[in-house]
Amino acid sequence: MRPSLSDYTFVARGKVRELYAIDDETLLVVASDRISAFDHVLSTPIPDKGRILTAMSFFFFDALDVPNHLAGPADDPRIPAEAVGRSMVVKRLDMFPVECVARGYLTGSGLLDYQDTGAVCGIALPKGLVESSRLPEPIYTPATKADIGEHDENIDFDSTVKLVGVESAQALKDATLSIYSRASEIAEAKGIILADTKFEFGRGSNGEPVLADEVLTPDSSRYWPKDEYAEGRTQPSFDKQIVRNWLTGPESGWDRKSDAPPPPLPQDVIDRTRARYIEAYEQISGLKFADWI
Ligand code: Q0Z
Repeated sequence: MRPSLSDYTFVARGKVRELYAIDDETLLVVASDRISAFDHVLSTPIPDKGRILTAMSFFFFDALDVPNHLAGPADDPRIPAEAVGRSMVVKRLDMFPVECVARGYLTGSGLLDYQDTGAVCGIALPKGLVESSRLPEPIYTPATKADIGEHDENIDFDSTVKLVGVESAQALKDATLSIYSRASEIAEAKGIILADTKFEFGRGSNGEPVLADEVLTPDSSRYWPKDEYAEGRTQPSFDKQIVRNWLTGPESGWDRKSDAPPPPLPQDVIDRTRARYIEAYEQISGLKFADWI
């Protein structure tokens, strides 16, 4: 008999996920169908988004040859019935207090920092780069986790040394760039650019980084369709572009610069966005979402 979610102790809530304690050593990460856009969590869920992103995390944990926090399979009997397919049973780890970001392209906070200073996280970049430029080589751009509602703050490598020590700081950087490189190859081979991604690591028994959290989902990564890529402009997002276009278009009646929450999404935007998440999963993994548990 599967347990109920209410059998477990609630630990934390993120924008779109929840964390529960199964026991002292084990956590349950539950992905919801909530979606965020323009820094708002929308009132309209995208059906199956939590299952699709969980399937993507399991695909990459399996594809990557690195230690990870998984403590059971996707159909682990400890997963409550109402959360099957959108949950991971994981080892509770002592987490490194660093958001480990790898970037192969210049966008988001990386672009803003470059335009301000010519550098990102203390890494000087060539002059003349523009929005979405491919970087000469992928860079490690760590950040500190901000309080809820705040944005993570980019920091330089030396700041991470002060947080975790030089040995762990170097190990986090090496693991981040190595995993980004492998994941980029997997995406690239399927016609998708992995522009950047964020990892979180816990401490393994010998202090080595263990890949934790969700991995290489569209919520932790920027995926761009390769055939639409062009330097010098913002790229269409593989997953969220339909939502963004509707919210900023005339139909929604919403002013992004107002304090007002975004309005509910119409059914066709919900349906097309769900199809887009499934397309991203199937294109990247080569698996059918219909075969997911
Ligand atoms: C993950 C998060 C949230 C989902 C803590 N294996 C682990 N051991 C210890 N802590 C974590 C993990 Cl994954 C951990 N987060 C981020 C927050 C829902 C994930 F509310 N925080």
